[in-house]
Amino acid sequence: MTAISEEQDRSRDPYPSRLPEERFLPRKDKIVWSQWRPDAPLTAQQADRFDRDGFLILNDVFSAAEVEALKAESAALRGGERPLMEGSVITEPGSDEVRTVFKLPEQSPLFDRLARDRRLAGIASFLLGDDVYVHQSRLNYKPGFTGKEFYWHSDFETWHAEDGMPRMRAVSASLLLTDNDALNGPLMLMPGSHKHFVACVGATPQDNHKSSLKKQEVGVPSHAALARLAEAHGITAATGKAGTLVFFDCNTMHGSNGNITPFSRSNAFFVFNAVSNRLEEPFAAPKARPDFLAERGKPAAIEIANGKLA
Ligand code: 6CS
Ligand code: FE
Repeated sequence: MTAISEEQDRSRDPYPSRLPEERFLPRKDKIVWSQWRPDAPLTAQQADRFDRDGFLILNDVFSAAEVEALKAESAALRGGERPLMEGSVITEPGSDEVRTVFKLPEQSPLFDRLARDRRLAGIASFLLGDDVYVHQSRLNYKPGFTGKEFYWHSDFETWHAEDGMPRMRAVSASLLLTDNDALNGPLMLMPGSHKHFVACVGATPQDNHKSSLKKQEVGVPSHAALARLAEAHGITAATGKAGTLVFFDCNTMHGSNGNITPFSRSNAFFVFNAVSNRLEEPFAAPKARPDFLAERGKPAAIEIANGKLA
């Protein structure tokens, strides 16, 4: 008997995408991978809510001093007073305002400590039932007046197709660094959408990330599919004051509007992936994206720390 080659295995990909036709497919992976226990970093009710909605909003997780320190660090990374890694900065479409800075733990000791903190990595590790590492990290600034939208998408769709993330066993933690309200383009999520995989239309172009990080056009569902999901599940805005922490599943449909108010909206994102789910070759792209977007190889498990950031 011959072993099943990777290619044959891949023909049974449960999440095919970038196809000639759009398809709704059922999720084949768990959402909360740990059994709840009294020493878990979330209450049983919070874990159930994450399982049901595909996201969870946590208030008052950080002290005022910690929030101030994180805001100052975010401003310093953006302000140009610190040299940043080649390729880690993305500007807004049509202007040279900073839209995104990637690779936060690598460029900031404070953001490194934040990622390892029990309030982020500890919760992620509980939700994913495994040791975790940071798959991607970014500051999204969405400046006042010029900050453009992030169109509706499932992150997992991109990470599976373009980065080779095998299964839905990753979670994003988004820390609000400005107040996010109805006006300045908060994250919007469709509760319950994480239970469907929308296989998207269209082959992935060469170097798609060069345009998709400014404006994503491939790997997004059709208007009809988005309307169907929104009618079934509704849309929730993840609003809150600076310091609010939002966890969302890798397959929750989300996006955000542009920001024409004078008030910038910035959030720090850390994507945690289970160490058992590390990246393979892309499932639907000509070649893997650069490592500022996706940690490849065999990343070490985070050692979770318990302490104050400031
Ligand atoms: O490319 C990424 O990894 C992320 N950025 C966008 C615009 N869409 C997919 C994913 O969230
Ligand atoms: Fe996203």
